[in-house]
Parts: sequence; C-alpha cells; structure tokens
Amino acid sequence: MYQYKGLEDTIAAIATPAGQGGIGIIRISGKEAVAVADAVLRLDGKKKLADAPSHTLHHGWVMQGKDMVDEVLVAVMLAPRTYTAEDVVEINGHGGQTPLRSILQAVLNAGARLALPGEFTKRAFLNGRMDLAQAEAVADVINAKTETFLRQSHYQLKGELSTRLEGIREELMKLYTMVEALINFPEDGIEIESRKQILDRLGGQERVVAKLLQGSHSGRILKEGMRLVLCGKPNVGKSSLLNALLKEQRAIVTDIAGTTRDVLEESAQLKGIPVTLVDTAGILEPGNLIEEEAIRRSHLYMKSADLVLLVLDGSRPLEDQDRALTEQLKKSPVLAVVNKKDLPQQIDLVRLGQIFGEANMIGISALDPESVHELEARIINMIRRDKNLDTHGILISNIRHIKALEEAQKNLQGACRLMAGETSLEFVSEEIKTAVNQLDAITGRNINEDLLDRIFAEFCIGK
Ligand SMILES: Nc1nc2c(ncn2[C@@H]2O[C@H](COP(=O)(O)OP(=O)(O)OP(=O)(O)O)[C@@H](O)[C@H]2O)c(=O)[nH]1
Ligand SMILES: [Mg+2]
Repeated sequence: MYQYKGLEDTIAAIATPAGQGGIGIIRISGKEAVAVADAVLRLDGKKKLADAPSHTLHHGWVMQGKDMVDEVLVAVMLAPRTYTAEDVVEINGHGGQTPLRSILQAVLNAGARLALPGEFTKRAFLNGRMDLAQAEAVADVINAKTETFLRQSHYQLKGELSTRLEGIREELMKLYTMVEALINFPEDGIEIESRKQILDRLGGQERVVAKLLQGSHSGRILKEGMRLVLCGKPNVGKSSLLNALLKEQRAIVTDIAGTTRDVLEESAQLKGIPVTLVDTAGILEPGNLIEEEAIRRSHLYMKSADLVLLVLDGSRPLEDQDRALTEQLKKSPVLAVVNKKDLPQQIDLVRLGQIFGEANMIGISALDPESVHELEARIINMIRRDKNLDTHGILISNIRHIKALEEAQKNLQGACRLMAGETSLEFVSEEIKTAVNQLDAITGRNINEDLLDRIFAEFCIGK
C-alpha cells in the first residue's frame, strides 16, 4: 500500500447536512483530535477529554477565547475502534449553520485542517479499516434511493463482495503458481495432466466472474432506476396515471385534449425499484412551434425508455392515432395500458392482443387505486422478465467495479484459450496476473493516488 502523506494532519468538517435540525455534528479525526477538541472545549467539572475513557460522552461548551460558541455534547473515541481507525472526536452542537460553522471555525483555529470530501472514509480505507469496495459502499448507502438498494449496499459495506473477490483472487494466485511451476520445472507427462486441471479451474473462475457481471445488470437498475415513459394520444389518461403511480397530484389533468404540453419527469419507486416516470404530451400533429418541440421531446423520451406504457382509451374504438403510435413503438419494449375500464368498453381487445400479445397488455382505470396496484405489479413483472432483474445475491452496481470485472473476465477467457492451445505458458501466467490486478483495483490492494482522489471526491464533505 502506498504512503499517503496527508494522514499526518488532523482533519475536521461538519458531518451533518446543511440546513436546520435538532443537532449538527462536527467530526474531528487524527493524532491531535483530542488536543484540538480540548483546546476549544470547556467541559463540566473542568474535565479534559485527554483524561476521559474512550467511547464516552461529555457535556460542556465550545469556547472561542472568552466567548461561548455553543452548548455541546462531545463524544470521544480513541483509535483504533473508530470510523477512521484514528482518534475521533464528535462535537454535537445545535443544528443550525451559524453555530456549526462557528464551532468548526474554532476547531480549525485550534489546529485542525478542513477535511476534503470523503476524506474520513478515505482514511478508513488507508488505515485498513475497510477495503475500497467497502468504502465505496458508504457512498451507496448514503445515496440509496430504495430499501432494496440500501440492503445491497449494506452487503457490500459488510464486505461480502470483497470476500467473494478475495476467493477468486486466492484461487487465481494458486493457478498462477502452478503455471509458473510448469514453466520453470517442465516435466513430461505431468504437464498434460496439469494443463488440463489448470484449464478447468480457470474456466471455473471465469464463470464466477461472469455470474457477478450478470448480477451487475440488476445492480445498475436498483441503483439508477428504470425509465418508464407514458405515451398515448390526447385525453387517454396519461397524466391521471402518472399522478396515480406517484400517489400525488403532480400533473394537470383536464378533459381538454392537449392538456400536457411539456414532458414531465418524476422519481418514484415501485415495489423497491427506483423508477423515473415520464409523462409526455399526447399531441401528434403539431399546431404550432411549441407543440412541435413537445412532440420532438416526447419521441426522444420514448426512445430512451426502459419500458413504454402506451396508454389507450378503452371507452373508444382504436383510432388512427393509436395505430400510428403503435407503429412508432414497434422496436421498443411496450406495455399497452387500456385505461378507463370503468366506462363501457369499445376498444377491440382481440385486435390489441394480436398486436401486443396478452402478456404485454392490461386493462385498468387510473381512477381506481386497486387497478393501479395491479398495473404496478405488472410493470415490475415485465421488468423482472425482460431485464432478468434479480434483487438477491451480490449485485455489483459500481461502474468502476463492473469495468474492472469485465477486463478480468477477458483476461481469464484469454488465459483459457491460451491454455487450451499450444501457446507458451508465459502468456497464460501474464493473463492470470492481469486478471488478479483487475480484482485488486476493485478492493484497492493496488490503486494509484489519482484514482483514489477521484473516487473520494464524489463523496460529501464530512463523510
Ligand atoms: N372515467 C375515467 N376517466 C378517466 C380515467 N383516466 C383519466 N380519465 C379522465 O380523462 C381525462 C383526460 O385525462 P388526462 O390524464 O389529462 O389525459 P392525458 O392523456 O394526460 O391527456 P393530454 O395531456 O391532453 O394528452 C380527464 O378528464 C380524466 O379525469 C379513467 O380511468 N376513467
Ligand atoms: Mg396529460
């Protein structure tokens, strides 16, 4: 592991979000954390944190010279059983920006340096408290949009991904040693048997990597969400449906055709999966420039959709406009939503079934919560089916991890090909070594400072 000089400093930052709250926390970490805190604190009974046992809480005041800055509770946590594995002091002040900034300023005046974004977590990594994949999971936990993704991030934080990667690494290192032995001590007879065994085991590890990559597809969906785009001719109930799925009156709904002019985008979650719901304008023939732009945008969104909900009005026969849209959507994943089921039906369901297939259509009423519920279930089933969505097991979602694993997979496939052929074994061992390096980049065993800085720059200050 390389030496990182910044570790000598004692760092401090406001660890709670900007705004007002009951309490706010200033976090201090480093060799001088306790001394810095003692320099600004006046604790009850003239106590000093330096004399306090680790993991205890103390009442007092933060002072700036003779001035009282804020009344606080202070937690002292001594290395190594802390977030950063260094001495950590957390000052709980009143949760307003002025008291918190004043406390921070006092702490900085006493000799701490302002922490960079993610620097506390970076230290946790550099001090060996967690590996890089775990450190990155901290950001995922904070940013999780749904409970399902939160659960996934917790697995990674606990080190399940790291353990799996270590398992692959260990086996690859064994195979590497075997290949090296064959290169250095070739003995007739043994070689053929060993080559076959190595090839089998390499193939096994390639499959483990492939399995992890398979799950990454679901991981990305759980992290980023799916884009669902509502389209359909005017007045079919797109905006009503958007509101029903969001469970709030977000879009304007009227019985005037052409109510929605602009594309409307909202985040929601359907059964633990984050989704972006997009309501589009129903206009098909532009009457003016604004409508022309609205149509252009609707088309862009339709193209980018993970699933298009083509809304149809069940109380009216199929019209040319419906057919035109159906034609446009021929290449997209579509769920035909026949709306207004509560009214007498005129639409030709048999014809629709022929166009979309029974599995890809559903009759509902946007005004009936029960049927909106059924729609949600159907959407999720379609996503699970079409995207092979998995919500269990280790689901990698970090692009950096996915890229490194894809590279490792290529190296392993290369190694297998070379092993099966008559090529010199030097090339095989090189491929295995490179695959190991890729895995090490994920866990941070082998990583350069630049990349490390870039990873942690994505974090918030105070984490
Ligand atoms: N009876 C009945 N009326 C509905 C249903 N869904 C929507 N409506 C009504 O249909 C009309 C049009 O609804 P909107 O949601 O504005 O339709 P839209 O597709 O967004 O229309 P544009 O924005 O003009 O393209 C409104 O009067 C809604 O109350 C339904 O399931 N049943
Ligand atoms: Mg609308």
